Amino acid sequence: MAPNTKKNLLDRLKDGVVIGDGGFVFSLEKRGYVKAGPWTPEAAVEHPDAVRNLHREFLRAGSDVMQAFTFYASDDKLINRGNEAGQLYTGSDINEAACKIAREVANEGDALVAGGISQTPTYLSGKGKEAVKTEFRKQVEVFKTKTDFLICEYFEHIEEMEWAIQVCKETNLPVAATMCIGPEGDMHNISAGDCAVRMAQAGADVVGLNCHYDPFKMLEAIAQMKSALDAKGLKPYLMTQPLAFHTPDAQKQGFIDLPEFPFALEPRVCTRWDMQRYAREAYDLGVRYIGGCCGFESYHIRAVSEELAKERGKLPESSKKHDPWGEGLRMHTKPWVRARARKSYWEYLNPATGRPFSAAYSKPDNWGVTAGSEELKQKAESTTNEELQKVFNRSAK
Ligand code: CBH
Ligand code: ZN
Repeated sequence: MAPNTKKNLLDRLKDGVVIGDGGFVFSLEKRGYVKAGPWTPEAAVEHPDAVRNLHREFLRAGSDVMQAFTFYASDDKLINRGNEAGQLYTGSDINEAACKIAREVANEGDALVAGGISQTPTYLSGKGKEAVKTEFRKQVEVFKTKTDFLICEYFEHIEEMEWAIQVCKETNLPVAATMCIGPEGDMHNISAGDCAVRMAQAGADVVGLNCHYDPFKMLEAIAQMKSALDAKGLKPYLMTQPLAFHTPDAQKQGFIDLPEFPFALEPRVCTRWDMQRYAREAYDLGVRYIGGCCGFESYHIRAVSEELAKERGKLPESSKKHDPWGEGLRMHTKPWVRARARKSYWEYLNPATGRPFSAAYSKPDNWGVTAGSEELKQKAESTTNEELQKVFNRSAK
């Protein structure tokens, strides 16, 4: 289907629910195509098949949006702290390649393509509005002819988010804006409600949250955003793209602050049944763009699609290999597994972790550094051993 014959984002949101995709950097890191640390998306150039395949999985699971793999593809991030990606490619090289792949897969179905921008080292280093906007503009320049709408995602400071929205509003594309904050608000102590109001006032058509918290903690913050928006008579669509990790113990910095981030989060992974509950609760709260972020795999998105099948009037392709509430288990050879072929078995199951010494909660690091702090200043040179030793010592205390 040619891009311009597809129904646009805002019409889809007006008429129903839009299902987003899941986590790209986390998923591709596990498969060996992304490096944890910089988390930059040069795989769009280096391993287009891996990126294409992941898009395809989400499409089959019911995603209505192919988010081009452009996360952190700003020139300043690609060279930050010795990252070699920036020696090899410009942000534009990566963004062009990512848009091409996303469009290709989107056209295998009825999906839209989104281009995303996110927080920059330039902002964290305190270089100011114009320098930050210059980074965004280079990315949006590519997206404006190659995508159907724009997403400003993963901002932890509302001030930088406003600058991102302003740059996106220089195009005619719809703009979705999600911050990676929770019920405690942004890093400069602006409440979630005030952040929502400011995003809407800056011109975002869709407002919400992504990453940093599990679906249920995220919905608490969304409820705050909704009341603040209602109080001001603002009516943007609401959007959620949470983690697929349980984070009841996360504080202001979300999962980044948990000691298990990013290499030992597995015991916290949400089940598909958790995701059905998430989809229902989000929908009932009025969220109409429902997707996922880090840890969200295609089976999680399929669960969202299945929970909302009635509202959407359809099931996704990958549900051909998945019966509602596990009813396919009736074909299992063992009778006790056949006994699990029902909703009442899975819906309230409390899964064991299999880790006898595992605590339910961890203690977040809580260093309290935010934009403006000396320690958050970024640079192109690699982190030195002395600098590392300093943070090792501090973390040992
Ligand atoms: O990859 C994706 O799915 C993106 N749409 C969102 C990534 S959210 C943040 C990833 C980790 C950030 C960090 O540690 O700096
Ligand atoms: Zn994320």
